[in-house]
Amino acid sequence: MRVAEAVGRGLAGLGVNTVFGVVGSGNFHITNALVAGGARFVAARHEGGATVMADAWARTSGGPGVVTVHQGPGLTNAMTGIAEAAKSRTPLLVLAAEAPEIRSNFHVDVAGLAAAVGAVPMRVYSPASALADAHRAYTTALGRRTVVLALPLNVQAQQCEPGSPGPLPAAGRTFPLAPAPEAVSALAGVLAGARRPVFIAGRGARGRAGELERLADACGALLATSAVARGLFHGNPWNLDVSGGFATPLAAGLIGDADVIVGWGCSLNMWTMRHGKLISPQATVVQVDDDPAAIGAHRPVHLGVPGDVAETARAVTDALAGRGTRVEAERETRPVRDLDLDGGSPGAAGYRSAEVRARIAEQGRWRDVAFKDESDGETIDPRALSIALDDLLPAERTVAVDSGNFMGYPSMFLSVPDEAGFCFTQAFQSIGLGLATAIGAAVARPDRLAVAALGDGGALMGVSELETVARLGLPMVVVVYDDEAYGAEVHHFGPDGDPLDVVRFPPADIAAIGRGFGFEGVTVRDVADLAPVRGWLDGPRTRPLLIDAKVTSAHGSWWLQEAFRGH
Ligand SMILES: Cc1ncc(C[n+]2csc(CCOP(=O)(O)OP(=O)(O)O)c2C)c(N)n1
Repeated sequence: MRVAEAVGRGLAGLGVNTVFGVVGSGNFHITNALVAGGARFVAARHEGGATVMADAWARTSGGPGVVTVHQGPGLTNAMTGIAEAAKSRTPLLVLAAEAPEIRSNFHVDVAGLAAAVGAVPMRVYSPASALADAHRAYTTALGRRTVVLALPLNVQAQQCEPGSPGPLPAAGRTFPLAPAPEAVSALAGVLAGARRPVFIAGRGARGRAGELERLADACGALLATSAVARGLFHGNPWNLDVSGGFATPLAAGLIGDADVIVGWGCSLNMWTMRHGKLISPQATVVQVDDDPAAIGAHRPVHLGVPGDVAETARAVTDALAGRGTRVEAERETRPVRDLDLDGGSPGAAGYRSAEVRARIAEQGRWRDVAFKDESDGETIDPRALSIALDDLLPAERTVAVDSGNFMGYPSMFLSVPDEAGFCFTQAFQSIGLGLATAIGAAVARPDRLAVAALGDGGALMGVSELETVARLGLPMVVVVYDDEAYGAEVHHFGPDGDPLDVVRFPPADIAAIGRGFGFEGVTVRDVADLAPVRGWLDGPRTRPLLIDAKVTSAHGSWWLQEAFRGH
């Protein structure tokens, strides 16, 4: 058996059941071996798309993503997706064919490319070590790393040593990091003394809503998430939704008034905390993270707790229960900054008054915030569009969002059922990833309607994957917020009076482009134009739907200034 086949079959034996990719000569055999081993292969039309699909599949399914690419240009095409995955700590294994011959047209420095974008370079060294090399790469990826496994063509083609391709050992079991008892006491002390605590849950808290909600109940905390964890607290009456640039005025006000902010698996970075503006100078800031290096990486914290989010939340809930409900008066007098481990007691409502609850119910969503509808018959206000879509589309949905001026509208106006219902591939801030994101998420969760929300710029950059949607028969809704421009640049530079021709485009009939790829296509200039969407939803959904919404663009979106401050 050749190395390529042994590695492919070995990975399938480890449990790899879905592989994305674009196949060329260098990854043909390994891909076929994965398929022979039982994996489903999903062909993309561009390696950037394939990599983003695998990334989104991993985020949505919780399993490690796998993508396979041809040597040289196959890998360079994949680089933006690899950078996005690496910055997001997505468990992703990139099977990258490599042309080792220095004069080959296909030769590139595979390890150098991987390292340059924060991925882990690994290699299949020889027939003797091939399976161990593949196993190491796979288990490294499981540890929330993006691994680029170089598969040199000359090694792939060699025969494995007789008897060597035995089954690979399963990935070993590891236990989540328990917090130190002193750290648990310290955090319990802070929460016991808190009057207005807010929890902000990040990527590391995905899947841990239950533990965090129990602790929040015990100390009266309000709940919010970073953008990538959106949906985590869906349905909770104390949910403020996303903290940061996307936050509602109510959420921003309540977070800004917090006396204790606890980031759970959340870096509390400039996006989530509006460059620190959402943190009161008087607030005590705590960070809980199973990666000690993440604690304090973006801002100083008063208390850092290295530990798994769920383990820590459980332990602190128990510690608070042990404290009982005595000494309520202490909450009134004690400065919350004192990390007095013996003081304070839980049991009070904390931030949870009837008044706050009512305000969240009335103004907790962007669609509850009054606005003047600027639709003019020719173009539709993106807020009115998003609200109408939120009403039309089934609640069981997965929303994937591209980058651009428009991105806040679908991110904040389309509700999602839980954190798996929102896929936000924006760690690298690349445009053009949204469609592939929706495809990967749709493959992972075929029970939900995938909604790809794109700007016209991002849609046309990633356009080749429209064919993938149609070919796979995914019942997807693609919504294009079409302002016939790179709106982010228009609105950022427009006020300076700079010429904008380089970022403006003539009208494009994107609905017709969609129809060319096999979609049903609808052009929308008014809410009434959305009527065919109702028909499509009620029908068999055998063809995907593309909505080309010609949107108003008189001014930039509310979060754009904040975004440019982050450049
Ligand atoms: C790959 C890549 N190229 C360029 C940019 C710079 N950029 C940021 S937003 C944007 C405009 C996107 O336009 P569109 O998708 O139409 O969304 P809009 O801003 O108009 O809402 C551009 C070009 C980027 N982020 N990523």
